[in-house]
Amino acid sequence: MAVVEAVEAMAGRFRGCLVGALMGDCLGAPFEGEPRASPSVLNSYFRRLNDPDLKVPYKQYTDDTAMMRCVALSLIEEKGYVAQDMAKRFVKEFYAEPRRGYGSNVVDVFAALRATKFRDVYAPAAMQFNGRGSYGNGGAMRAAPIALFCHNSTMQELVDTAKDMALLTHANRLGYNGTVLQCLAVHEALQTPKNDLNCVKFVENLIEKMKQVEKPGKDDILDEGEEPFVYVKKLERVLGLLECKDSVDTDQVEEELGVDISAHKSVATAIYSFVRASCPIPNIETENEFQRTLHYAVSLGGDTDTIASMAGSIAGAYYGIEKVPKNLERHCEALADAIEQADQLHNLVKARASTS
Ligand code: F2R
Ligand code: MG
Ligand code: MG
Repeated sequence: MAVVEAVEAMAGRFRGCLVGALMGDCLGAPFEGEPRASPSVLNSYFRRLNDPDLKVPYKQYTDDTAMMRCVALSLIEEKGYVAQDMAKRFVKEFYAEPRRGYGSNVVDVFAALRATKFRDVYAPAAMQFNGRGSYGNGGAMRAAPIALFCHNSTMQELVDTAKDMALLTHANRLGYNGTVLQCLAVHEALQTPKNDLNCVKFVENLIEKMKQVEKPGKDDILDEGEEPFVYVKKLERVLGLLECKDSVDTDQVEEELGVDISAHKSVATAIYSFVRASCPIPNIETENEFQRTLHYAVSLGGDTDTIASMAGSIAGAYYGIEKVPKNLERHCEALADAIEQADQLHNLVKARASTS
């Protein structure tokens, strides 16, 4: 019974997670690939959006949310991970709305899946980049619903599900291990009691888990000279940056963690955005930690929609929907869908908890 009650209490954090992901994508998208926005531009951007009288069109979501919605809906309808169903949803979604800003190579996977009638749903991704697979952050950017669905699962189930979901499009070790790390970060945020965030401990816990995940297995293909513990090393850099506190500037984050569309140069950056923004940051006006996470992630430049979306899902899972500014969320396309999907995932997890 205690397990059911504990899950019951998580409803606001499930909502926070999917709404946070959506907001990072919608609010970060206008800056993706643009020169890094100045502190004054970003402060006035967030100030303006927070004005309750502001009436402007929705900020549209991009591929990040389009694919995350497929992951969530597939888990909900199938009550678990079913590779064929998820792959079909990705393809249907892409051909219905191809102009959501997809990665330039992942679209070949969708075409091949369709052309081969989904015979082997993992084959097209495995053939990307001459058989090396994609290391883009497209697996990680859509991973949050897996962490919610696996809230009460074993770590192995969570890791295996995240990896299999990533493999539908991202067969490179860096691509699927980045997905696993993003999933573990959301899961860790959900498990961390509110008002009890110890940033160093949060990152150290992820390091311990990634040491297991990145230990090369028999199926892992490493290029000659490739470093096997890429994410462990990135997370150790996050710890180093945390020690330097406010002396860390955006150039240093870009240099040490990266801000681009590859998973190994964006997932740790999103995690750093979450932990760094738990305390005030020079030049960022807001006192709301959730908003500060999105603002800081966008301020780093580069792949702003995706880094803000991943950071937003971690922050939302920790702070919960109560911390999400209502004036900001209302600017995001399909907000009601994110809330509904979060509730449906929460109901699924609750139902499983009551029968186990
Ligand atoms: N595509 C974009 N942004 C650019 C255009 C947006 C513009 N505003 C618009 O509206 O059109 N963003 C989205 O893409 C990222 C996720 O990409 P995903 O799903 O991982 O795609 P893909 O194609 O698999 O990988 C992306 C690129 O990474 C490089 N790459 C990956 N693996 C590689 C490998 N093994 N060797 C060499 N290069 C590799 C390639 O350049 C891929 O094209 C998110 O940012 C999302 O928001
Ligand atoms: Mg995008
Ligand atoms: Mg992006």
